Amino acid sequence: MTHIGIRVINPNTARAMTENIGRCARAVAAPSTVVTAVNPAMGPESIESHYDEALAVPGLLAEIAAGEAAGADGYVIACFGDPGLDAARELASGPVVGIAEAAMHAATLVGRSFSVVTTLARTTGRAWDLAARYGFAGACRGVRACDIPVLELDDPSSDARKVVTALCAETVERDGCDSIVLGCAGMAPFCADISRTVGVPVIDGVAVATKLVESLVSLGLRTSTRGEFAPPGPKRYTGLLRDFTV
Ligand code: 5HY
Repeated sequence: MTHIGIRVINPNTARAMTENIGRCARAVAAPSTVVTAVNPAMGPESIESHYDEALAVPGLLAEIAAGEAAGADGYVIACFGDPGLDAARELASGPVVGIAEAAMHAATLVGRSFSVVTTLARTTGRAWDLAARYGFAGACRGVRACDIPVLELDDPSSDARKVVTALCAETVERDGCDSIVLGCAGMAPFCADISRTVGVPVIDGVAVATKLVESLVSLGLRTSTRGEFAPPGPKRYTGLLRDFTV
């Protein structure tokens, strides 16, 4: 049985978070799938602003390039902003799926509407942008912030899990949505608990994206290189980015 190698990339530099993300991806991957969970050595420790997101992309692309050198079959971008998704698709020979994109697709397969529960209020605009970009603006009933910083989510001394669970339950009542989409990779470990509490499907994009990449690879499907996702043309990059020359 041929194995499928999936590189799950946490675009921030928080190693503990990468370990959690890797555990959640492996928990759903098929026995013949090898999940390699990585994060860049450079970039923001968490992604909570447009500035963070912009500066996370070079590190993400360096991990895609490393995956290409290592023969990865596919990639998951494990950050709810789906940072660098289009650029990653130009670089990767296998399929690349972002966790926001994956979760929103799954949500519309299990109901008519969904709401997103995310971290800081300042990231809600990005979630609405992605819902519109992926064609789900009509299905998205709300984007709610728990105002817990990303790195506090896996701090065992914080009551993040309780706060996020309560907000998910409140959101279901308030928005009347058919499902909840978790708006941060750091919430992936909470998914099973929250599902038991809120009584509607709770969708973790890390798990869904892992299964989607696995399915696409097993179907022999990869990004079309005919148009905008063709590999980037040869070009010189200078200064800090000189190593990105293609
Ligand atoms: C994430 N930030 O999934 C996003 C969540 C957010 O570092 N990993 C991060 O708040 O946008």
